[in-house]
Amino acid sequence: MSATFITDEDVDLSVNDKLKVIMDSFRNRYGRKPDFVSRSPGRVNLIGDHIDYEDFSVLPMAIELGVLCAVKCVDDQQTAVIKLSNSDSTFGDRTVELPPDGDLVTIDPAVSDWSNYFKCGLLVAQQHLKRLFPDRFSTSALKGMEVFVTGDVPAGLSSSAAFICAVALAVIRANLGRDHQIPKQDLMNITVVAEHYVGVNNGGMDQAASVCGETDHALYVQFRPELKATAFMFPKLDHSEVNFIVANTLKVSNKVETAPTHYNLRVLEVTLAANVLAKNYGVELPSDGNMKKGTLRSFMDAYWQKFHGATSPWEGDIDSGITRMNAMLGLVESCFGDRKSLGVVDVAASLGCTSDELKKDFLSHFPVRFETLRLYQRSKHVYSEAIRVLEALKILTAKTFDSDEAFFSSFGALMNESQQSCDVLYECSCAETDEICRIARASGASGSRLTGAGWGGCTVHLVPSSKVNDVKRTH
Ligand code: NG1
Ligand code: MG
Repeated sequence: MSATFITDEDVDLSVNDKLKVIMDSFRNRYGRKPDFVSRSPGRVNLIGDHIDYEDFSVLPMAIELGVLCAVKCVDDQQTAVIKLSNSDSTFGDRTVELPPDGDLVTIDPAVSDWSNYFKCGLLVAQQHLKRLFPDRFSTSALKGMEVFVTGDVPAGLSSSAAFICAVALAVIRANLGRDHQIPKQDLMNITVVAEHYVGVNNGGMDQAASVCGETDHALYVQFRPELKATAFMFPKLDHSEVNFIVANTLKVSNKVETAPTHYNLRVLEVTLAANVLAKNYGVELPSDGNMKKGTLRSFMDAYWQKFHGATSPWEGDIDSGITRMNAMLGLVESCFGDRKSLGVVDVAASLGCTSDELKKDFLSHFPVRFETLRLYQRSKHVYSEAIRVLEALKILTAKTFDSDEAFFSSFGALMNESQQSCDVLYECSCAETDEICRIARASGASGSRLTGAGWGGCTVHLVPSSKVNDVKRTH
């Protein structure tokens, strides 16, 4: 499962129900046939939540559910526009006017509308086209399009990333034609930042999984030294398949609306933690032109270089990564251990700046609202979760296991520890998630956890084949 095109030349429409439905819907809406359909899948994250934006590797998996965009390119209009329709009637028809003369599409993050997500995909595709063909796209508008969107990704399995990736793919195809194939690496590179334009300071896990996911594989996504996605097949066990069951809490957490007190606040807390650690241990954080001004990963690398002289990244040597992360947990303990909850004044004092400077440097880029900052808990979660991802990768790539049980109990334990950390340290679980995990474990799941941002959304459970029915029944 990954971002792809489907056209009626490629597949037998009569055997693909979803495709047939969207082709018919398109025809009903626009009175003609689309030129092509783009598709990108949702994802479930197996382990490694809230660490992608700190540049630590994660282990998601693309799912079969996805978003489809049927598209007709339109040249015959005075002003280029894009018409949008959605199979879900709560998302009404929209018309997006394309700026003339090759100006960039603008997005107002204060507006909460589904067309804003479309514009995110549109904008990153336009930036890509301008970089690739400056002569052609710096002065002329993008092609007009008629678009019909449909999807079956539930909230929490990254419908937004699936939509944005399908849109970016469609816009590039509409403007460059079918002979130009954008490499997956490029599509991943441009889509990972797309949601920043709606005001969410997110990492790139979801888009990477949507673009590069492969059937029956987990995807190991690294953000340093550069963005890279590697697919790993699940191990072949003696008696059981490796099953992941996804269960929806049905508790909806609106990412954009809750961002100031949830997602963006967590990003802020870990950013501040990285800066306080750097100040405390006399380490210079590299300035990479990133508004985030330092991550726990960049602190770790800078610290290691200063005190251990290691310049090479540890990627590829998992154990040395784990050693470094464990050392970071020790530093977190000594730096924040007795200061668990801080105010702006405390953090400013730790950074040696005024509260106003702190506000200007860190609080003004993305909307945030808070009473206290919990740098200890948040940074402890990030480093320990980053270790769990590497431990999970070790298990996934082990050639043999003493028994099936050895696989399930070790991978499952990491998932359970991750849930515990998300709940207690990162405070991104919720009562519904805790309850589903408790029931699933009692019915035979080896590991149960929230998946994605949390505060509701979906849960994921590792289950041996012999227990699949029991776990499904209790849901
Ligand atoms: P959700 O809200 O589940 O799509 C978000 C971020 C990810 C990652 C996870 C937490 C977006 C699009 N995705 O996922 O980058 O940070 O939370 O691990 O915001
Ligand atoms: Mg999302």
